[in-house]
Amino acid sequence: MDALIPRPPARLGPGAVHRPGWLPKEQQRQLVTACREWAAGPVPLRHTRLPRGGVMSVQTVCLGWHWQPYRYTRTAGDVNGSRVAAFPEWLAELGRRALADAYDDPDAGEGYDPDTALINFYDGRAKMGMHQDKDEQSGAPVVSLSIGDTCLFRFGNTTTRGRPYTDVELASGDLFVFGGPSRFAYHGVTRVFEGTGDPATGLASGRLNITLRVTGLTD
Ligand code: MD3
Ligand code: FE
Repeated sequence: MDALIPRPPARLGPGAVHRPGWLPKEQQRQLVTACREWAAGPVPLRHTRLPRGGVMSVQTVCLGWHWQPYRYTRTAGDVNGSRVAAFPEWLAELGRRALADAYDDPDAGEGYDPDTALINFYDGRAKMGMHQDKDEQSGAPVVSLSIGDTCLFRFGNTTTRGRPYTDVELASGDLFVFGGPSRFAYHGVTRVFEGTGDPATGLASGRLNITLRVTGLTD
């Protein structure tokens, strides 16, 4: 759905750029198809287990490196022991284009070589609490792509989980890049607006978020 109310590109903090509607519908559809295949295995999409016995409401599958709280490994010891699917070069190229467009600098993506992707699926009840992503040994930007239902994303600060923060809606096709000091800002997803996605993406319900990252790890 095209926005009735325009959503202009916005800078939410140093290095944090939101580009509404960046990914064309056809590429959203292709990404949904790819995510469906990754969700099937070798490591299936599942609710990540937390160290204290809980599970996340979000369902996740990883590429390149497997993330579990709070480290990256090549194999998914907490799921089925399999090695995760490879991180495809076309996805790294999409990440470089994302950086160039987000920062309005054709060279901003040069040398960006993400080696892991976390694919998160949210049903209407899923949320993600405020957290920092600091299991990566690299300060390289995180590229985030959203598909499907709109969510309310909370972008915070680098020192506390609480205020000040900014709430922003992330809709299908939106790009968000978190680089520079914003790379280590607290952030979370407070709610998903069920039924707001366009089924033409191939996603009948729910929300997908794909983040591209540089782990800074070597085998
Ligand atoms: C800001 N995912 O997987 S994407 C996560 O929508 C995560 O699934 C959310 O937070 C989601 O860790 C938010 C936006 C995002 C991702 C990574 C960040 C924002 C970030 C890393 C640093 C700062
Ligand atoms: Fe995060």
